[in-house]
Parts: sequence; C-alpha cells; structure tokens
Amino acid sequence: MTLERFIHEEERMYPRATGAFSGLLHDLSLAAKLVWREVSKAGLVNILGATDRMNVSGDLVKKLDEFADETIYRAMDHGGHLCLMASEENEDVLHIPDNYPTGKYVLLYDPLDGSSNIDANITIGSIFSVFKRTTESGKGTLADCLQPGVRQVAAGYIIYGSSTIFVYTTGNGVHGFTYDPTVGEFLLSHENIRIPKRGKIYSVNEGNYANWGEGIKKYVGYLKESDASTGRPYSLRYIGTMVGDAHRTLLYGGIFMYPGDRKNPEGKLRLMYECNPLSFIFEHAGGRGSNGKQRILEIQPKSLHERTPLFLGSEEDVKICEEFLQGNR
Ligand code: FBP
Repeated sequence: MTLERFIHEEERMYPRATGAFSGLLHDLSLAAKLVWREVSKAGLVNILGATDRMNVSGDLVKKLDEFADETIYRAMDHGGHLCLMASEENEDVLHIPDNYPTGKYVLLYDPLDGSSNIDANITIGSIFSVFKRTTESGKGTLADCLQPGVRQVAAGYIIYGSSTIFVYTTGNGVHGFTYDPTVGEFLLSHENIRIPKRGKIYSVNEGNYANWGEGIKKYVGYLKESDASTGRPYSLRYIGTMVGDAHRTLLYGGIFMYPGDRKNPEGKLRLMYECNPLSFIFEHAGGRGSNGKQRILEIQPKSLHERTPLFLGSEEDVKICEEFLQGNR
C-alpha cells in the first residue's frame, strides 16, 4: 500500500472531493523525498553547517534548513491547491507566485526541525499543518493562517532517522509510511497508530531545571519516585529534535514536554509550525496536547511565530502533568 494509493482511497470516502487535497498531499510527499535525498547524503556534499542568514527567531539558518525550506516551497507553489504558505524560517507569509493559480488550502511548515542536531547526523524532521482558507478567493492573507489548531484539515511530519517515515492524519486515524528508496515510494508501515493510555518514558531538557516553576519541578520529581503500580520511576529520553521525541512518545507512550520557564515564559516551540500539527496528530491517536492550562488546539493564534509551552503525550500522563502545573497535586 503506497502513500499515493492510500491518499486516493481516502479521497473516495468523500464523494464531493475535487482531488485538490490529494494533489496537495502528493506534492508534500514529493518534497519529502527531495529533502530525504539531501539529508541522506548530507555528510558527502557541502550542505552541512550554517548559512550567514539569521531567521526570525535569531537563529543562524543551517544550509539544510534553507534547502528544505526552498524545496518545500517550490514543490507546493504551482499545484493550484494553496492560496498561501508560511514557514518557520520566514518572517512573513509566503505568497503563491502570480503565474500560478491559487486554491482553497493554506500550508504552514517547519522545513527542518531539530536544526541543532543536523551536523551531528542525529534524527531530524519536517512538520506540516493544513487549513482551509477563511478568505473568499485570490491571494490568501495572514487571517487565513491565524486559525486555531482545531480547524486543521490535515497535519503530519516526516522523520529522517534510521529510516524515513511520513506520518499524517486527515482526521481518519494516524498512519505512517516508511520510505523505500529502491522503489521510490512511501509504503504503509504503521496503520492507525494509537498511543498507549499511559507510558513509562518522559522527555524534557532538564538542563533548564533551574529556571523551572514549582509545578513542573514537582511533576518531574513525581516521575522519578518509585511506584511499580504506576510504572515509576519513568525513564528519561531526550533527542533534542521534537519530531524524534514526539514520534517515540506516539509509539511507546509517556510524555514530551517543553515547559515555559523564568527565562522563556512561553517556552521555545512555535504554536503554528510545531505544537498545533503535533497536537492534532496526538489527539487523533488518542493522546493529548496541552499548554498546561488548555488544549493547544483551542488556542487562538495572535502571530505567525508565537511560542507556547507544550505538554504532549499519553492522555493520562498529560492530565496528571496538568494537575501538577495547576497546583492541584
Ligand atoms: P528548530 O525547529 O529550530 O530546530 O527548534 C526546535 C527544536 O530543535 C525542537 O526540535 C527541539 O525539541 C527543541 O528545539 C530543542 O531545544 P533545546 O535544545 O532547548 O532542548
């Protein structure tokens, strides 16, 4: 079962479908193959290291980041499915070139997640989020992007690890397709992924501990206590690439966190490019995505690059974490 065929079989479930959505997902899978090709030979070609360009978050843009950003934009700009795009690497929205038709969807993407791990050949990823436009027609506007995550019509990520997997949902279950370079196709390998109700692994950068608030300190302390009936103490795993830490959490259960702290009250992760799409995927796999107070998907975005604390994982684990964060435990 190739990703291509799966997309078309899903389309048949919607008698009034125009094929635009399938076309959009097809173009995304092509972009993923092009990025995979560059990632897989990164050590051999001059694509490691940084450009001399700073992104909107003040980070030096990595060459592979820039390559992935341009590749995704060029793969998506001419299909006629999109009215607008926005990328984590670009301050402003990305318009569809005048010589191409516009469509009814909006794409937001993080071209390469885990940029601090690129040069060390550690798992990295790409993340995407798709909405239907809210404006009538023609070129899209910022308003088309700033929609609460619950309105996404699709979200996914591509993990470039020991193998490359395309994971996505359109609201009909979460499915994973592993790339087989010998046939050049993503093949169904993880159908209808369901996250365990509770796990035994927690994932957080404890290097920020000194700046943490009492709630998160107490919660992590709770995970380290011994209590076999609740699988504690939990094991700590942290790759430093959200896609990698989230993918493991989706399959094994537990919790991935990037809390706010005294230095960064809103944490580090971006609502539109990272937290919304991953929370949409986790919720459709039976998990939960929270900022500690509410569902990530209920947050009304105010700006393209806003950040939010994130607590993502098995439903029971995230709910217990919220109780600690809200001082109820
Ligand atoms: P990029 O998208 O710029 O890579 O930043 C996000 C990220 O790398 C996440 O993938 C990861 O979870 C987090 O930052 C790691 O941050 P830290 O190094 O502070 O733990």
